Amino acid sequence: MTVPPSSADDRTRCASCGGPNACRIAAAGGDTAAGAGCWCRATEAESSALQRVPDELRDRVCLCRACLTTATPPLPDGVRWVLDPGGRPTVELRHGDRVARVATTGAQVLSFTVGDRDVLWTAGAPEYAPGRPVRGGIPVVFPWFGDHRDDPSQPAHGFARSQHWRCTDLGPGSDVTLTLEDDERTRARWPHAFRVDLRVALDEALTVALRVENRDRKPFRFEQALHTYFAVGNVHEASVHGLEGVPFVEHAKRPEASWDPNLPLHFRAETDRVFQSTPDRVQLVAPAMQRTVTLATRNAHSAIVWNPWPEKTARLSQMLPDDWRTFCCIESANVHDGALELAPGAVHELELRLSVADGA
Ligand code: TA6
Repeated sequence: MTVPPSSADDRTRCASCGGPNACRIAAAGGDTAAGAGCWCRATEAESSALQRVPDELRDRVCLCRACLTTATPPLPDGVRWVLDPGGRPTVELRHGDRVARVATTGAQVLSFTVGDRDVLWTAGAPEYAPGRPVRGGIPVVFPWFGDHRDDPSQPAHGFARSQHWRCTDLGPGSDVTLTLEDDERTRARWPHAFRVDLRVALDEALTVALRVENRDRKPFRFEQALHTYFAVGNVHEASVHGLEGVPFVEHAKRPEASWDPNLPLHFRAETDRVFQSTPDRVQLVAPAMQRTVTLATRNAHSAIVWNPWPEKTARLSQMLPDDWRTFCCIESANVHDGALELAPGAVHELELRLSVADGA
């Protein structure tokens, strides 16, 4: 099971399986007169097949013959295909007053709203472009963290967040699995055979699981992070609890002059702290949002806490000058000395569960 076209106007691809579209109307660029009598208009589409076409795409793209005539299981309640603001295919999960949206580009969780408020943060000048991560939500960092150690031409934070991921499972509840496997392009950047699955499940909390499988004949070393951007309202009032006394390295160019590492972390200057041997529970207290977020993790032995402060914000894409005031990142990861070695055939899964409580 894969995904609708990579953009709202990609008529050359089937809006359900993403494969080549034999439709004459699609081939004629959507000109129904030129494609008059095309088979796709003659056949009553399987209603369940059309469910895979986001509402916004209905009657603008059609399905390939196989999908049009293949009865597909209906989508479970709480799952539907939509388009993000850039027209990119996105899965929407619903559970009560919770809604999460996951883009197929980069398997990026774009938002996680409780009631009408997003727990996650999005930059003030976001770009929803094909093959580009949006600044915000939960970008997936793989297979390296930060700049590539040897090759400055490689993308920071690896290539996974810029690739198109296939939808390999939808449901049975409000959950989706997106998958990325090696191909010649990834092997040109990172010479290993792998499969990565990102599973997002929504109930009262949001659970994100990042599963890495070594499909190579030799071991490989990799880094990973769920690079989560949190909306905090006012970063000066926010604090991070659970990392007191945990070993860390500060990477900020202009960090706070001095602070007590045995106290909860407050933001008083540029902060870019990489913690190792982290606990499996950390809390973000955001008084300005009247909200406390608990990050419960499995198999994440590193954590990065980041706020760029104004000087670095000015150098970052998609940011407005004052964006630094309203977010912080707490990233659930295995990076630097915490990088992982995976034997051939072995699998590793990092899991993050975000739960939200009112009050701070
Ligand atoms: O995780 C913190 C960090 O490495 C910062 O140093 C900053 O570079 C941030 O990631 C954002 O990176 P990006 O490539 O998404 O702009």
